[in-house]
Amino acid sequence: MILSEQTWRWYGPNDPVSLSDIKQAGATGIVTALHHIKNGEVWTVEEIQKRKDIIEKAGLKWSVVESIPVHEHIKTQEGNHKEYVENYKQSIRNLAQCGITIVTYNFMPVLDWTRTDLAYTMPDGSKALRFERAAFMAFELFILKRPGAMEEYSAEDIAKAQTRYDEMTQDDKDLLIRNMIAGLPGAEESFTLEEFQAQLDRYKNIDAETLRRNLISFVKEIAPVADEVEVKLAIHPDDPPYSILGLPRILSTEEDFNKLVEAVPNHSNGLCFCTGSFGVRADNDLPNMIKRLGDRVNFVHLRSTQRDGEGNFYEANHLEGDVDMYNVMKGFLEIQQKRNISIPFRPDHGHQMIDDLEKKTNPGYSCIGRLRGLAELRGLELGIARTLY
Ligand code: DNO
Repeated sequence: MILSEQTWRWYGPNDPVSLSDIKQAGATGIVTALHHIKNGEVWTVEEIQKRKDIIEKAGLKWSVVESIPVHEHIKTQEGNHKEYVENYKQSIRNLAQCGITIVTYNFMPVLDWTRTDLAYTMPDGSKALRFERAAFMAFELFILKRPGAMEEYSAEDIAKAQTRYDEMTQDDKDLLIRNMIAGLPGAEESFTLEEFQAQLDRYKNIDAETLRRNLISFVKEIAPVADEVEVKLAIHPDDPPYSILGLPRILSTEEDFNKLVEAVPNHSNGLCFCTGSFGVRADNDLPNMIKRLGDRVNFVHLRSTQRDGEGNFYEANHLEGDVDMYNVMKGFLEIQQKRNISIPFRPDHGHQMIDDLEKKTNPGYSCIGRLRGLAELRGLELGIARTLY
């Protein structure tokens, strides 16, 4: 019986959650990145090895890279993009040389994941991340004042956004701006409002098809290198899984991922199956998706969201919300038996709870909420595995 590898995201030596905490949570693998290296530059063997040594000294293993960021110029094919792609290849080679063989990345323009509220109080007193559509529209229409945005919304939506905007204090507005654009952990950039609009403007002439072409040409470059050095790539889906702020998004559904595989069938070309990101769309059938895409799933993020039918969602406890975690886990176990390998998963995000409510932690990445998530998920996995195998 093959069980999955239990991993945990660690932001490096400055993460308030220590390697020793992670060990006590029971994870064996670390998911991390060299956040101090500038986007587009090579991760040298020396820097990789340094981080690896720290992890191994704590008795853990560096299992997955999340992420080597894809430079914005690669997404738009401007400036020095060719050089950045060469650097990316070199980083893959260097990681392989150090024995690190799974690399996560995403191709979301400008922003990585996006939430309007990082401390939404749940009925039990813990705090969750939330995406509130009215607040998002208020930001876009009345704070950022994105040119062209008014034409993209109905009169009813604009009225909702106006009401939401009018009820905000200056502090509420400042907080919303920070949440939206100052960069959530993992996002490598942060901007002022003006810089942010300038970044959006770079995509004026880039529609979804162009962005998809650029993704395909990037993966066509890096996948042969990854094949050669036996590194597996894992593209992370869009979060939320649809276009926002007039930006194209091209990895929100099964069909999107299939298009990438059809264009680049290389063995290394794979997916980070993130249930929290895909799960925001009711038309993403997660239990069947994980089975159908199983041969290409190289890494898994397990997390649930709760939608309300109005475009809002919050992050639920790992076994609650809209994600059918039981059947996802069952599918996940099946693909591992079929492929005869153990695939890493990590409990993605967690509520801020208990002693963490008083601590300063990375939003979504406090210790105790993820510890709860991991404990629930490993119990679910073992329970299913014992009944089936
Ligand atoms: C959010 C994360 C993302 C993810 C990147 C992968 O919590 O899942 O920031 O790391 O999109 O490149």
